[in-house]
Amino acid sequence: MSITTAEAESAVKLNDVKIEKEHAGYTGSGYLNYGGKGSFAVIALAAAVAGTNVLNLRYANGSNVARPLEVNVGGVKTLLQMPPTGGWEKWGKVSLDAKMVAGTNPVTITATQLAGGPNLDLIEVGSPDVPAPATGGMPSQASTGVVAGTMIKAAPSTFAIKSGTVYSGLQFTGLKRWNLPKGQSATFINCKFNGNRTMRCVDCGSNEGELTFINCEFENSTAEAVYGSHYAVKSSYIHDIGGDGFKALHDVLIQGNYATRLGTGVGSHADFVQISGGYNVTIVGNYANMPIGVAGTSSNAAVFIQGGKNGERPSNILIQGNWFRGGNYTIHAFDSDQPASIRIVANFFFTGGAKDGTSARYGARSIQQGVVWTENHVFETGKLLAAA
Ligand SMILES: [Ca+2]
Repeated sequence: MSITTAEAESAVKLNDVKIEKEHAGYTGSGYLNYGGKGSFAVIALAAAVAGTNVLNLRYANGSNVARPLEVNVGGVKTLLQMPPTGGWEKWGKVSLDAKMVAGTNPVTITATQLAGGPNLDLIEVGSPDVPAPATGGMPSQASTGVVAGTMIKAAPSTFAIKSGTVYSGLQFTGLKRWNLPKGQSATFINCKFNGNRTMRCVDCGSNEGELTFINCEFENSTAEAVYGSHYAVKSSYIHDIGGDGFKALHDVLIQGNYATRLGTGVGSHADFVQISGGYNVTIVGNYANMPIGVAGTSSNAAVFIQGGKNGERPSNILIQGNWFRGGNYTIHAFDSDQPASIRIVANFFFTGGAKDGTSARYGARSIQQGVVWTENHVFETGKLLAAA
């Protein structure tokens, strides 16, 4: 959020409004003292970006009743009550969301009652910081998965994972169960994982080492693409998956991937990432393309976070800089162990028919109080999606 301020007394036009400095505590060179009903000021406000900005009006109302102001931004009028502040030298703030153009916006602020308005000191404009797309922009089928031209050969039937090895150009078929002890690691680059309709592509449910997958392709499972702990999947293409894209138990990084056609199994209810009591999970820069109603698929949420079967509480989860299309609620986040343990920051949600303007069936999010939700936007319009 970047904040710019405009002193009310710098108004470009005043009608039955006086500039005063009688009551202390104002900023700049004074404040506006409104006359009667219909008195108004036109103030030029600067917005850093187009779309929904937050306006904070600093004012004093020393009377014992509300003195409403109508704020007209680009023809959209909002009535603010401006309740008493406890004295003419006591200043308070009220806020509204306003759709603005980038640059200068003349805003007309009018007193709507005979007693007049409050004294108006200052207006802050809070503009969302539209996040820069992750490196390389929005992931797509073309920009993820096995790099074009890579020679791929079938992994030998005797394949056994060895610590300290980087594997590349291999095709794996059927469920792979890989669990390394702590301190060991293996990396797969430009490899294909075809689940062969036999459960998961990769199961590392008791892994304590580090498994890394870069520029891989996961497909054709009946359950998740990857399930488990201590794994990282980057720049990979995930598609035609029977259930969820990923189940993240703990210590998982999911970065820069493109996922589509999740939940191809009958009766599935697919999430791009599901976390049930998991922790230390980072989900950044992915594109989960999972609209509701695509034949042969069943989407539920891009990210679904809940408590574990034995009461485990999810914690330390970051969801940042992703692009999300679809779902019932695109993000469902509950049962965190403490406030701010789940952070949902600067993601883009595609437009569609939900009441908040997103492509989900019901809306962008259903989240527990205390989940950090900030700077999330509708992709096409830049509309800021409020926390609730
Ligand atoms: Ca002022």
